[in-house]
Amino acid sequence: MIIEEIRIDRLEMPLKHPFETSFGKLMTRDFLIVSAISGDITGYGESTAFPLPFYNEESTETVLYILKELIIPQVLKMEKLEHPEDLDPIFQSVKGHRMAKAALEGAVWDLYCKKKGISLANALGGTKTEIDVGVSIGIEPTIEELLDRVGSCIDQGYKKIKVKIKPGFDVKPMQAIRERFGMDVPLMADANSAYTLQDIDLLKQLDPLNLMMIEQPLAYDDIIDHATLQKELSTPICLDESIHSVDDARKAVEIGAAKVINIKVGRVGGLTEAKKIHDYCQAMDIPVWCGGMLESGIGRAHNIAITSLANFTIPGDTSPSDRYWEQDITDPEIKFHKPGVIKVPEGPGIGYGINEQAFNDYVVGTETFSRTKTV
Ligand code: OSB
Ligand code: MG
Repeated sequence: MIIEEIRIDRLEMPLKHPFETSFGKLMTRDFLIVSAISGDITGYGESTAFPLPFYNEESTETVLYILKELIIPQVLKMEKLEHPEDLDPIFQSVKGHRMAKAALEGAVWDLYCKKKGISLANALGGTKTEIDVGVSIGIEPTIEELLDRVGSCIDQGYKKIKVKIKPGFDVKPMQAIRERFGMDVPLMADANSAYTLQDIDLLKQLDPLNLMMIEQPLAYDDIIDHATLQKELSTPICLDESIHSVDDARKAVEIGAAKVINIKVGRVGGLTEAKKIHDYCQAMDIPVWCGGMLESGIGRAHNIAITSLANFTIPGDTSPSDRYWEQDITDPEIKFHKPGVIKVPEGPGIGYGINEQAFNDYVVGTETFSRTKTV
């Protein structure tokens, strides 16, 4: 296939409810959609970077720079692109910047599948026809408000409840959830790298709470200290920020830094690498789940497709559209087909159409790049 045109739209979508983590509070999702166009078919990918580098090193502006200056010009020169993996030499030539690569690769995967008339889930080797879904709850102003949200998510049928923690809002709120809702709720905490090895005694206080896991307690770029911490904790450690590739996953597993891995398609550079991490973890008996970055329906559809692979045995942060938005940009929106469960779509590509009207309402800027000219 020949990609004739690549478009980048910048969108601003207001969140229904502010989302607070240990690294900051988000009210609006400001992100990019990449469209890869070949003939009358368009493939869509989403950049999961935030406007500022507070989760990882990338930002909306660095993604734009890498795509415009380095990746798109090379892709538009390709003579032949038979499979998304053919992008690999271009990606290898640029170090890091995985969210930029993933946004473009996602669009090419969707385009490739639509041309072939197969679903993205199928193309990736997915076997599940439906996926179990969890929810990620931000830091709330008070423990009472947090308990209300946890209660409402349990009532809606979410199969895993993840709660953000930070120093000063950690042991007490987690204990309060256990006291109110019991020890059987599938519950975990995500620290987004807010602690250090100095905090071992504090983190040990989470052990009696029977959490499924604690996600990324230590630095965003650490693997080694997590192994030290895991030796002291009975709660399994799950790595998010630290894992960028199947090699990172292997190193973490080999030294005992992670008993679970959160796979985010953007963070690891795209679906191809996400699948490699899945396959490695499956061979090593390490369960994985799909994380989220407050994606729109487009990014979410990619997440649903990868979650259809067999070793995604733990419910992911792949909540339906209405958990985030008054109006999502896919048609249909992403919905539960029964409480806590989303059906894997069977249609070509990501399996969701675009709600053009909603999409255009959120667009704040567009740039188009084509084989012959740059508009
Ligand atoms: O660490 O998993 C995270 C959101 C923004 C940045 C980082 C994270 C998150 C979430 C929300 O936990 C996941 C979602 O519901 O999309
Ligand atoms: Mg996380």
